[in-house]
Amino acid sequence: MTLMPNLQPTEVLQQRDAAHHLHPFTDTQELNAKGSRIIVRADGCYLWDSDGNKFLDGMAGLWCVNVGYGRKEIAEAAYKQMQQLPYYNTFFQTSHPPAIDLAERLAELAPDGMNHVFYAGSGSDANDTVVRMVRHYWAAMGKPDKKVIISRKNAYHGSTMAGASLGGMQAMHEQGGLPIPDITHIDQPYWYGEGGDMGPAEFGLQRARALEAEIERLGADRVAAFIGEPVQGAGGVVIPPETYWPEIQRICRKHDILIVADEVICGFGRTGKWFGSETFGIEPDLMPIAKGLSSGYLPIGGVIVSDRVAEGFIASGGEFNHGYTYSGHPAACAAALANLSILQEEGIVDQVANETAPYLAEAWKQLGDHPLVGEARISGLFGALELTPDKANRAAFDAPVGTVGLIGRENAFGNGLVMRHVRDSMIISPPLVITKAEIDELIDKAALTLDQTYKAAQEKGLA
Ligand code: PXG
Repeated sequence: MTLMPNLQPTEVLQQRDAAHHLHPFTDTQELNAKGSRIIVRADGCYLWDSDGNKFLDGMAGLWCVNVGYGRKEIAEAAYKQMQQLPYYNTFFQTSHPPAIDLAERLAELAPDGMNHVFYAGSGSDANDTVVRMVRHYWAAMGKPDKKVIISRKNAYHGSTMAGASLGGMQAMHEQGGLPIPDITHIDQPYWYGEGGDMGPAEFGLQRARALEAEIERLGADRVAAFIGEPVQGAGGVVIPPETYWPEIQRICRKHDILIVADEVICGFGRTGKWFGSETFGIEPDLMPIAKGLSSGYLPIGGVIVSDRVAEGFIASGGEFNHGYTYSGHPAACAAALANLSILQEEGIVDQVANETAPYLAEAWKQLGDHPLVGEARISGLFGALELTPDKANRAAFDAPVGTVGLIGRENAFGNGLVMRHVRDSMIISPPLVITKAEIDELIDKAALTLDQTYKAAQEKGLA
């Protein structure tokens, strides 16, 4: 395909990128010395770079391109909407058809009793909305002191001040004076890394009960909400033991604390159901969403809100003093609607649940037999391989955390497969439209990557 006849040489693009573009989560000095990888086009589950190299995208972009690349229906829906009404706001008592249609569609898709949507531009904005909305709700209920939000260490909820504060990433808190007040963090349900001699079920209960201890420490009359990703994504695809979420649910209900399930990654089919909350038996009061809502074709996020919370603050009257210029952006809503139609009409979520996820799971578990792999875990199309020099003891490498993971990531790229590393684990989250043949390719390339990485670790005396 001669899609880009005027493409400049890679070095020129890299130099111009280095001169003016500051990248997210990047050591700019290191990147500029090396030059960025320039991605120029994509189709289905594949990406191409400016040198013509082809990659199987095992990460669906950044955990978002659920329907795969090149879906003309989405491009056309946005194009048509831009011609009809490219922008109008939803402030000042106005609305428009795409925002109305999408809110109604989301209410149909969301779990029972979640029938209201507040729009944002991203997952971070959605979580800023969460902080303000839950505090607004409790104030409206006559409980203005109920404002602490309990989150988890190693959670990821975005990069804005509130999003990064809700997140439990120490390296993020260290930059910018975070967390903001009235957000606390308990330990995460990461059995492989922190479970020690305990079995997963017992460990899951123990980590859930840390929430009750934190509530008792603070006093339930001060705690507004608990927030968690059903499966932690950026934290390393941490799939909690089965005992964890039911116990969290019980504790939150007992102490009248709202449950916020951050569905930014888990939502829209990733775990084999429409929402991760359904897979893990969570009954949330609020669900921040983004990413798979539009499959990343245009930026859009939002919060799906339960009847209890929405109707509670609506009934109390007065304004919710919060909103974004792009809350309910018409073209982004149109793109999201077209994306949801693809997921629905092609039965993609069921296909994940019944066909591709079980197929991937079987092959993924076999990668767990590789000498470098301590655990191969997977939920839907969402998986991690923990790398270790000592399977039996789930030991860490005798090197700075991430050393071997980074070697793995570079090997994967060299093999034409995009995988991320988190610490010393390798992560996948491919488009939900991935076929069985493409899964075979992913597994072959991942196995080769493991062999190469094992050899490299041995040569460095690390395995
Ligand atoms: N919640 C969750 C669970 C996320 O994964 C956000 C909120 C924030 O969304 P926005 O749209 O503001 O980015 C996310 C985003 C990574 C990585 O390196 C993960 C995310 C974003 C950037 C990098 O894994 N997740």
